[in-house]
Amino acid sequence: MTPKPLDPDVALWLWLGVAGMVLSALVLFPRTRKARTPYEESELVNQFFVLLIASGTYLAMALGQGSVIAGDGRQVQVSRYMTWAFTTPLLLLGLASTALGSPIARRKPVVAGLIGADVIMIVTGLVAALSPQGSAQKWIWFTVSSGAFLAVLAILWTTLRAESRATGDDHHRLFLRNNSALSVIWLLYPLNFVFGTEGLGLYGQAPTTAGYTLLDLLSKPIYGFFALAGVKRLVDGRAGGAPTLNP
Ligand code: RET
Repeated sequence: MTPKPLDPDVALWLWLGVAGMVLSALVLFPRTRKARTPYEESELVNQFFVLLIASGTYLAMALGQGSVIAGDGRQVQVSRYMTWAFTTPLLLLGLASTALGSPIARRKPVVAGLIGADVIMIVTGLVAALSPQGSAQKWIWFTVSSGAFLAVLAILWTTLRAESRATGDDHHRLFLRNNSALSVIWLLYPLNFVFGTEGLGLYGQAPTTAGYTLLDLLSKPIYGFFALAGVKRLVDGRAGGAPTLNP
């Protein structure tokens, strides 16, 4: 991965991303050692790995690595899509275990379908990003990726919402809260794609990078700490009822 020179504004946003991800991973790590139930532990470890993976790929991007120059001369951050291919399944697994309880035993095919649709969304989104500016191919792949995204939202809002009700009132309430936050944040990603350099090009590379960095900080550390606060309250409320972990 030969480093490519970065515009100073782009580099600044990428270094802000590195700082946000690394600091939040450092804050979260000690908490993973204090989990009280298997469910709390799986949510903490899941979220920690989301931050760790994002720290690595933001570092690569800030060092000028992990991008390719598309045929039309645009610099496309391929490593951003590679991070998403790992972090979005982890975020969805966290939400699925709030719906189904942990370990996820019931509805394994539904969870597999959820993750499968998500990976298709990211891979076809990358193909759209790499397709030439203004080409029909770009918008065909964008439509395919958006279709996969709709499948993800449909599974979350129908099957998993119903399952969360069956798991228990506390899981149902937490699922609705976390799912609403996640869905709203995720809907903003395709907007940055459409208006930024990967889509219509209404704004340049620095604002596009700023948009994705802010969204990544929202969807990983900020959503993560928000979701984990709910998990902590749920486990506090169940004290004595659920299986516990040995130190
Ligand atoms: C793309 C462009 C093509 C159409 C759609 C997209 C959706 C991307 C999403 C990304 C979410 C990323 C997150 C990362 C956190 O680690 C690929 C931008 C629908 C929803 C949450």
